[in-house]
Amino acid sequence: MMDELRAMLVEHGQEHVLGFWDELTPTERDALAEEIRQIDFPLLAVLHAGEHTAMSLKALANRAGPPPAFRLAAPQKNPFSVDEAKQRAAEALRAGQVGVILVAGGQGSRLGFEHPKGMYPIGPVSGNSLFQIHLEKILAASRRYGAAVPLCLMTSPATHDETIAFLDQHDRFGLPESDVTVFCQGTMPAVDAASGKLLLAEPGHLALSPDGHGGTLAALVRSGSLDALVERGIRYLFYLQVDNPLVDICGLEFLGYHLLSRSEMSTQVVAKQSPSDRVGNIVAVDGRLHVIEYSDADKEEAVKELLERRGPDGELEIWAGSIAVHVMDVAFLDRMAHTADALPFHLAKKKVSHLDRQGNLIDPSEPNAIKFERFIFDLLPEAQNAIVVEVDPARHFAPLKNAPGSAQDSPEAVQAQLIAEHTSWLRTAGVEIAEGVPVEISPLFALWADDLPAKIPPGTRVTEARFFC
Ligand code: UD2
Repeated sequence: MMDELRAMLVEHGQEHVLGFWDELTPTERDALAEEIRQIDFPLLAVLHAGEHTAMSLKALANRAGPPPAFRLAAPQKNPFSVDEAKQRAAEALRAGQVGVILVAGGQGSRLGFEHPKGMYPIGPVSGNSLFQIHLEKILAASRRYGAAVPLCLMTSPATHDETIAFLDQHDRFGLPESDVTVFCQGTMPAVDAASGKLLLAEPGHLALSPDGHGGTLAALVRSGSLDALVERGIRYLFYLQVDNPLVDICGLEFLGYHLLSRSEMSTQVVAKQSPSDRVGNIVAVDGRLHVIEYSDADKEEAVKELLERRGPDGELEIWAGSIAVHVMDVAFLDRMAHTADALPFHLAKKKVSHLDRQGNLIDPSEPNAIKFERFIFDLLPEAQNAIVVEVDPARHFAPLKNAPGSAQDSPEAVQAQLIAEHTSWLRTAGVEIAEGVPVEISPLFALWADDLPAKIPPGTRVTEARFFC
């Protein structure tokens, strides 16, 4: 076995990863051998050589324009009314055709939280975790429509065990066991930027990192979840990232537009405030939607120029910022999962600590390595009738990215936004809330604002922090 492994590594110029083989226990050797066997070496070489991009950023930027969209300011131009959309979405939910996919594989390093980000206690009054808020929304939707809304939750090796333990400890926040599938995404090895050589994180472990949320596609198939969804009759998947507690999960208007448009993949956007907003830029090229990531502006001048372009009214031409909320047809995902290279890899230069040949741990001060990731939004150009739906960022987008005290996307900012949204729901329902008093609504109390009037006794006044649950 060892000879075979070594021969394969020699063939690809990567035999240095066996440098500490003699010091490893049999179990450690098995683990390292397994990591090596998972690697597609020819692909890695092509990726490192930069020969694996679908369309160059420059070509994309030069041909990109703003996408057609369901815009907030001009609802009369939408092909369908809000009522039609809501009705159609409710039908699909009632028929048990809707599931949810929640991606929670990121390590949340910017947040400086030692656990999976989904465990972060974000509820401004309740202290409830991101996971609890998301799962209770799913439970509420399922109760309201009298049909299961199965959840597929994607973790990564860094978040998997703790996520499972947390969900078990809390009985999946009320969701039946048969409606929750947790599966782990794949990994990709990091390579030395200059030489393309694999890096060792430890004597018996390669430096591996999650393969991006595009890894969802392969992981859905590998875990058997995609087949299980098909078998259960699930036809549409609502996709969200764990870090945004304001996502309107299974929101009827968005889901309804997706269904009525016969779109295979739909995406929510907000109108960008500045060219450098940290969102994906949705553009149209030859009638297809593409996403240009905010970080690509640093890699390609043509992208930077494109994102800075303004129309005569001063509005950004590339205005639509993806907040990573999508609806996807299960049949589309199934087709893409069986299409070779459906998702390109993106390369990112990062600092990756590793062992040198002598076994010293090198902690680089500058980016030294390349990581490879796939992004789920790269499915958009492949989707038939893909649509873009604008939402109000104040009501739908509160991403938790950075540590307390940070200038933006901090826990304080997210909590302030949750309080503002729930205050507005309650005041509309006639509740009097003293200025500056924080309120929070459990999704099990009211999933949507129009649930409130029936629940709130007339004359309700709130003078101290209150969690409506
Ligand atoms: C992401 C989007 C950006 C915008 C923004 C909104 C990308 C590349 N960019 O930016 O366009 O929509 O979010 O908040 O996604 N994740 C995994 N596995 C991975 C990597 C990420 O599950 O291998 C999850 C992670 O847990 C998180 C989400 O994907 O929930 C986004 O990851 P991020 O926070 O690194 O992305 P960000 O903020 O750069």
